[in-house]
Amino acid sequence: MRCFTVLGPSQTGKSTLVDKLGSLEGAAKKSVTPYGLGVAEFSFMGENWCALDASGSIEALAHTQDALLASDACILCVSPNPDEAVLAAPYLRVVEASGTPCIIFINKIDEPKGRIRDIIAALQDYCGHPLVMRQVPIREGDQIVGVIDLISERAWRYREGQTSTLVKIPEELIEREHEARAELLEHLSEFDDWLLEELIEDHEPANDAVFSISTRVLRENKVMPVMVGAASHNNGVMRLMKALRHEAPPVAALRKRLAAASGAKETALMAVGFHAYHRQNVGKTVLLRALDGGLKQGAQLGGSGLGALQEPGSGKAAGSGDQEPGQVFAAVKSDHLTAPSVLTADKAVATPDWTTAPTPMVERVLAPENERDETKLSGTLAKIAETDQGLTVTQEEGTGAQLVAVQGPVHLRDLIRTLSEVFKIAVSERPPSAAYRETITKKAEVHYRHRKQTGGAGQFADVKLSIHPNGRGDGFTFDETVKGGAVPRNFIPAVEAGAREALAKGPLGFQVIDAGVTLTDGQHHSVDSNEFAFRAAGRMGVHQALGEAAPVLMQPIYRIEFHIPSVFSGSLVPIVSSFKGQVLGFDRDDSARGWDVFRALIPGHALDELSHSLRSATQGIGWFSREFDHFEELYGKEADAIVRAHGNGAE
Ligand SMILES: Nc1nc2c(ncn2[C@@H]2O[C@H](COP(=O)(O)OP(=O)(O)O)[C@@H](O)[C@H]2O)c(=O)[nH]1
Ligand SMILES: [Mg+2]
Repeated sequence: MRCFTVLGPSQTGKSTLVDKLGSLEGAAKKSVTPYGLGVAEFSFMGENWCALDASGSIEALAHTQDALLASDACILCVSPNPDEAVLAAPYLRVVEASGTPCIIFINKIDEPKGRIRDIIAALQDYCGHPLVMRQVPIREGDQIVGVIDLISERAWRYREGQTSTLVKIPEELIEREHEARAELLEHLSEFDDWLLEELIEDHEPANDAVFSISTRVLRENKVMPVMVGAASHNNGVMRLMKALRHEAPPVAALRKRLAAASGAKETALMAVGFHAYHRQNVGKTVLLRALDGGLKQGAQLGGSGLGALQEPGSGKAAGSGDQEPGQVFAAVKSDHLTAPSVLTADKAVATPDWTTAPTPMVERVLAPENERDETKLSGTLAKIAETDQGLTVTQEEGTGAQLVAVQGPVHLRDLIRTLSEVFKIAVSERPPSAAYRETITKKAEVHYRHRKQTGGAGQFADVKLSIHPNGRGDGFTFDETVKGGAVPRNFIPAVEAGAREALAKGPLGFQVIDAGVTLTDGQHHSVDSNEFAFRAAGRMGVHQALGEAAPVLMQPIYRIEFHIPSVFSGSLVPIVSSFKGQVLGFDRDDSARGWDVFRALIPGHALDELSHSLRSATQGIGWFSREFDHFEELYGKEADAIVRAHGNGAE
């Protein structure tokens, strides 16, 4: 079985295209997973095919990437509008990172928005591979009515809803065709010495030879051919499918790629897990692609026996005979498997680096509506995270509540729905509270006496303490300058322990950082003094001293790394300033053409809104990763409001 992914921005006609490709020879078997991955199994000219229809939501990019893990080739479906080329940038990025051979399909050319060359040029800004036009359009007025294939030099006229008819190349296009073909040959000759010589000697290479060169060049992932069509009118669909049939590499090439990325022995690789999800009453389903024949129920895969295998398109049990290499299955009751995964019989080996999910930008605290569901919720989130790489689960500082990081609002909504519908846990969500701290700004000295008479034995401890601000990042320090055993040695650690307890919650209601405590003097009593008493004295003494040492609120500042197509770079400075951030600088992104990396420091409380602002300023494409950098003082009304809301002022 051969397998390809159709990916690209939303509304470019991917699902329509998969539909039409799948029904060239009768009906496909189709299904859609809860994460929105469409799977269509069909046959074409005597071969079995599986098309993966990836979601066009940028929040589902991790799933789209994973589909490439199972794909011999991919089709990047794009709009005919040059202004929308930037929307394809994230997809070009993952395709190039993955090394998957790719054909670009400019769809909807029944509604042309510009010249094909302009679209290609606009896409080329985001693509390191040369984009090579494989067809020139035949126009009548402002309508595209057919295409000329530049390799076979044959012309086709579109017929509504049917396969095109072969026609003569229109006179007036002959020159244009020659020009475009020369350009195609020039691109190909960069990767073929024979062709290069032919061109230098002014020979016209035979079509067969050009065809096999272009096949090899696509299989070796040197160029991206560009084809055009209108999926909903069935125009260009047969051409595209034939190109895939001739030019997409066999599954053995995928196996080789994966072996190179994981360092595993090629022949040991048996399958990839490229998608997983949970369904009510069924449990976990993992979509697998066999890299070899012989995958069947009970066979050893990834260290354990395989559960039942189904056809993913129809959900029917897969036949029990020997399976063909490259076949796609849905595995149920194989809980040891996950996705993305690259599997030998014994284990899961390393998945390629490019399968790492985009950093989730939005953080939310989830709480069960019913308190009894607390443990169930944490277990379930861990389970879901196994099938959803775009999700990370941690715990909120302070409260210990479940803190999820998700790709965006749609992802969050889907997660909450899955929790409720599949796992029967109703949850509410709220933004996490930023992790505030406080520190002191001046020295203070106190004398504190802890004395209690309770029945027989009393308690007595007397301490003199001084407290002072430490340098930023120096944390808590404790010293003593006690002379003559005024506080006996063995009680000094108790004073320190008490001081630490006091710092856990300062006068404003937050943890106190960067403060130093010195025990200078004190008194003890031979009968009534003990560790407990000195600990209490340390705690109460420091508590009192903090109040006199001018405490100030500290807010967390994060180092943010934005990833955005360069065209949007100009919009970032105003965004950073609007959140009182500080721009650190920006560079070209060496790993993706047409992208910039932009660094800034941003206060923690702004990160939630920052993700909205970034998405709306970059047509949904930009993302950022965060890393805690330091704490910074915050004064005035803003600080007062935070203390009222989250600190000691809170009700
Ligand atoms: N005019 C035109 N519309 C198309 C074409 N292909 C798809 N569409 C329409 O574009 C819309 C989005 O298509 P869909 O396949 O759902 O896009 P997806 O989001 O990429 O899967 C639908 O209304 C389709 O009918 C096409 O070639 N020409
Ligand atoms: Mg779709």
